[in-house]
Amino acid sequence: MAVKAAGRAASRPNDKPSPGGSGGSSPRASTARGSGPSGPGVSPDDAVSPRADTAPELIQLLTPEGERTEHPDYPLELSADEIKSLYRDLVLVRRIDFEAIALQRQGELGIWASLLGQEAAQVGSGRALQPRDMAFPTYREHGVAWCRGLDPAKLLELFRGVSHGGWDPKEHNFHLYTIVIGAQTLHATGYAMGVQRDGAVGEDGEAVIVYFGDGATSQGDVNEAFIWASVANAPVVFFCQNNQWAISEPLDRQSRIPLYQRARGFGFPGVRVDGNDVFACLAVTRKAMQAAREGQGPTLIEAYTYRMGAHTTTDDPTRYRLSAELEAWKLKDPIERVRQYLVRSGMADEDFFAAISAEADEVGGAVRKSCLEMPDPDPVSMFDHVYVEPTALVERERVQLAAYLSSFADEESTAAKETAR
Ligand SMILES: Cc1ncc(C[n+]2csc(CCOP(=O)(O)OP(=O)(O)O)c2C)c(N)n1
Ligand SMILES: [Mg+2]
Repeated sequence: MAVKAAGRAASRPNDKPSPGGSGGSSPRASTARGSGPSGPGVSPDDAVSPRADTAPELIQLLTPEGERTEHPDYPLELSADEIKSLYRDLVLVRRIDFEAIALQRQGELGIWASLLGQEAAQVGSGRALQPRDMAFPTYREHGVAWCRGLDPAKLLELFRGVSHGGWDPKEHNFHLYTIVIGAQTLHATGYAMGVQRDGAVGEDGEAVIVYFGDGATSQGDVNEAFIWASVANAPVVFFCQNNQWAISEPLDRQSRIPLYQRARGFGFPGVRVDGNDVFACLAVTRKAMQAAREGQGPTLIEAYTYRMGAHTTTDDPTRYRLSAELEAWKLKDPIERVRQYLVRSGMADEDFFAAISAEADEVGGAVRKSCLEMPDPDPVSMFDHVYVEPTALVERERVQLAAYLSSFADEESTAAKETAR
């Protein structure tokens, strides 16, 4: 039965620090000195890099070599079928992503934001959600969309420019993609406060998850969302995919401390998980979502990962980062480690991998076919859903565009008549 939010869980922010939580540790403890980049004699290069991914606070349940490890705060029991199913998700979403990149290169999409390297963060967190939970994505959450049951072809509509979104957010409890960096954290927090007011927090309650990037943590919206969520004790999980880059800006241009430690200053727990470890992402997100559903308020999860591709298909990362960095992260590939684990433990054989690979080709082919078959909308229809009620400005623009387009029709018919003469 759903019960009303039981108010603030006073013990939570002050909980004893877990090996993975920011509970009692001082954010300052991880920086060499207290002054910021502008402090006396401190250049940004002197800053202690928050990049080290071997830090003890990183929650990991599957090593890059495919060895299973345990964590006392995140016990995880998975059957062989469940692990195989996670592997399947990882492979299929990577294949869908590759297909979309190819479609963009062939002129079928205007742009595409690849999730390459972030599959485990997205599938792990996506599989931790209950159907009744609500998810708010950025523009890169194709793996979460897959876990929510969205037809992957729907994702392409926005990038092909044939719709403003592509799906009904209520159908799969998956909100539309948001391009405005960080804005969805406020939407999610407001939504979570609504869940609270509907009395849907408590046993069998609902929670909200919102995705954003490392760069987004510098946005005012995100920091305001943290405050609202904290003060309202809202049932929202902030899932930050720290993929090390905000287009060409590296992480050390965003923060002097590990991002998950920011949560402490806002009064809720923060945790850093190996974002390339699908098991750990699943376990950590499950726990945070359950806490939110039960009325224990927000959690910040920093999924420590890497954007292996370009920011979008319009970007060339070789202009601002070294290939050695990419090569190092390839060794931590989120799919390869699950494969290794499946092989070593004898849970899967070559036939299984071949079947998944064949299915991936099928799914990729279906996405391509759907994309090529999408009808071009009437250009004037772009004004239809700007506002619920018509407005004078939008109407004027609609008339202007219609007149502009019909001027080509006149030209075309004149040209046709001249050719006929
Ligand atoms: C408010 C706003 N400012 C700037 C941009 C341009 N922009 C698009 S993506 C991006 C970087 C975002 O980086 P991050 O939050 O790390 O997410 P990632 O793309 O790495 O997933 C920026 C600055 C935008 N879309 N919205
Ligand atoms: Mg980023």
